[in-house]
Amino acid sequence: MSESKIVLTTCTRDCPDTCGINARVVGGRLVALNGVREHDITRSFLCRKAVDYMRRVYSGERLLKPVRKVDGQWQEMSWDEAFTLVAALTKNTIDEYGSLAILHYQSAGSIGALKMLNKRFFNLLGGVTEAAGSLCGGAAIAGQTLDFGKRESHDPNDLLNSRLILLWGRNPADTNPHLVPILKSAKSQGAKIILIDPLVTGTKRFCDMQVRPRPGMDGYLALAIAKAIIQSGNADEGFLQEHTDNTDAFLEMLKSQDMAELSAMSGVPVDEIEQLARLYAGHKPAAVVCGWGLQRYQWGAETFRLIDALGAVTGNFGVAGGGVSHGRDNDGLFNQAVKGKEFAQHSRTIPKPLLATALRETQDPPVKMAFINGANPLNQSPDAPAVAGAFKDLDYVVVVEQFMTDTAEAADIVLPATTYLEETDVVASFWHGFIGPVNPAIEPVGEAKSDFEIFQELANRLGVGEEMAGSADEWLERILEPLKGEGITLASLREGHRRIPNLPAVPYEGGVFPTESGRLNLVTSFSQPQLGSDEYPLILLTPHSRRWVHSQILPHDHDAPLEAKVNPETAAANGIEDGGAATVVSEAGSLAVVVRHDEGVPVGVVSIEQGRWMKYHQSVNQLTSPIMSFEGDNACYYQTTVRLVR
Ligand SMILES: Nc1nc2c(c(=O)[nH]1)N[C@H]1C(S)=C(S)[C@@H](COP(=O)(O)OP(=O)(O)OC[C@H]3O[C@@H](n4cnc5c(=O)[nH]c(N)nc54)[C@H](O)[C@@H]3O)O[C@H]1N2
Ligand SMILES: Nc1nc2c(c(=O)[nH]1)N[C@H]1C(S)=C(S)[C@@H](COP(=O)(O)OP(=O)(O)OC[C@H]3O[C@@H](n4cnc5c(=O)[nH]c(N)nc54)[C@H](O)[C@@H]3O)O[C@H]1N2
Ligand SMILES: [Mo]
Repeated sequence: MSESKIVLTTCTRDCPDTCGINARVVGGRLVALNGVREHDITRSFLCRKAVDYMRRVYSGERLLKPVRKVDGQWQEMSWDEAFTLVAALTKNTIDEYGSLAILHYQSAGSIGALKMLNKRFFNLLGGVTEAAGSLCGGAAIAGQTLDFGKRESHDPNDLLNSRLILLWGRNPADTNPHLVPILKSAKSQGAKIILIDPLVTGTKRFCDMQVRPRPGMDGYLALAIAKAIIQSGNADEGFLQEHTDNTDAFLEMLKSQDMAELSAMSGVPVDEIEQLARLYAGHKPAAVVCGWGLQRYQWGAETFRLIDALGAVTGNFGVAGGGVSHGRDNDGLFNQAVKGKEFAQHSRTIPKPLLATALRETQDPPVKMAFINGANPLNQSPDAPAVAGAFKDLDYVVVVEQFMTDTAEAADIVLPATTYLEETDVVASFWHGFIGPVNPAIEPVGEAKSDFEIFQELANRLGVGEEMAGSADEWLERILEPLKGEGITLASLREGHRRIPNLPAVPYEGGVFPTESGRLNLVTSFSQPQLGSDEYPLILLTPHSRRWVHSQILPHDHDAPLEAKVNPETAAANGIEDGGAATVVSEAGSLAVVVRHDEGVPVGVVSIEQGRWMKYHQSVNQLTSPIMSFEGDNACYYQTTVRLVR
């Protein structure tokens, strides 16, 4: 009989849940992934895409060997050849143009802590151009940092203390499945759950009520709710006076707004606004849990600030069951010193949301070579075709990947990467307070190597190996240093998942914020135009799919056609039947789709799941506009407007 074992590990994919996993391995091969029972968030349950991950690990499409492009054809090479070649190209680029001519683009393919060391490698080269800003939650983080000094969130299980929960622009049924049982428990204890989302999603099923603002117009809704609470005399005056700055200016702003106008701008009727205000102010403690969807607009940070203000108006900060929670800084828990900033003589950043323009316009030196790992910017960036165009002008592109993605396809050299089931690491969640071990369950598939091994060997070849030397465990010990005082060590993590003991379940205790004054910094102005124009009258929403993470879709899963969901009224206005073919046209490009009539999509909105591949002509980012938020350098995907053509 083949040897059978169970390896304790943790999912490192870009998802809030960061689940504890028992990987069952028989004869060196994965046979099942199960949720860890003792993990207070995972509680035995894994989502479909986590269970299905084995399909990805053993897919026939996995990249198994280093390859290089010769006359447009992929040719395999040995690792020794690959390291020699990449090192030589790197050295040539630095010698000719300086290290800033190299772009490093890293995203969240794996959110493991060891991935910080990749940055060390580029600092050791003298400092490179780093793709910065955010395709994800940059606007939310910027807004909440302005208000609170530091963005902190309540522990997920603290929702069990809430009498009312507002889920604002978040779709946990699809994107944060372990929030669902917590919400259900809160509900069974009598808490009311209200969803604020223009689209009807799977999350609606367990909510008591849904409010559907016009996309991007939540700021007006938040203003209207605040105004109604104050008008009805239900505000927590004491909290506002003692714990907020700009209080008078904020109240003046509310006074100057007309309720009928706020209702018209937000698309929510006045009676619904008043009902929301009564419910939110009348059930204390009340929690707001915001997602990412509502901040993918230029004014995303301001929208968050207006929602934070609602928490202040009702005195819901620093109390169990309250708060305006979005997420937490997982990376910041670790020892940032390992990134080796001191080795960089230069530094420069270009914004991810405007990558194509930035690549074209950056001079002294221009970007000549790109390294990409844990990212698929030629698919996930807004206006992805423009990014693909800009990459064509680079001399060399090196991609470390598991699959031949849109980005890998555009590379000169592709190096095969391991999955987390083949790696050693540790990982912290950007939602809950647990840290987990990442233990290799199986040997690397094919000749795949981890980013750590790859950058370590490249460092050797480039004469900076000493500063990258050491085993993964040695580096992890250093990475975990700031948590030693809390009793979290590598050895303790190898035995199980640990919640960080001193991480408060309720932040901002006593209503004290880590701002200069100790008070919450209220926002004092907001004004946004409606989206849409005569040429492009419809708003394009591109939410995340339940079935996969971003573009991590297997090639054969593209067989079904790309669907665009639209309200029957919108479809009829454009003469398109249910199941009919159509083209979605935006300023950036066009895309062939099959139209599905769906009452859950508001009139004037087109909804297409993000993630499919450009090489199959199915990527929504062939349509999205490269717009960056006013605060937080975030991509504003949902601000794209389109028209539908039969
Ligand atoms: N299965 C799966 N899970 C994932 C991911 C994935 O790709 N697949 N990605 C992970 C990552 S990186 C992230 S950032 C999160 C994202 O997690 P979520 O924020 O939950 O997901 P989104 O799809 O970005 O948007 C959530 C909701 O916002 C709504 N929305 C859009 N515009 C507005 C608006 O103007 N106002 C309001 N109130 N709502 C609006 C959308 O209709 C959508 O239902 O999910 C994580 N989890
Ligand atoms: N239209 C539209 N576009 C969006 C969004 C949207 O709502 N609408 N959401 C945005 C959001 S929230 C985010 S976070 C971004 C995500 O953008 P990306 O992070 O670029 O998304 P992924 O497609 O997951 O690409 C990650 C890649 O890393 C690879 N990978 C996984 N693990 C490793 C590893 O350990 N090492 C290496 N080298 N590679 C690895 C995977 O195979 C995958 O191809 O996308 C954004 N794009
Ligand atoms: Mo994200």
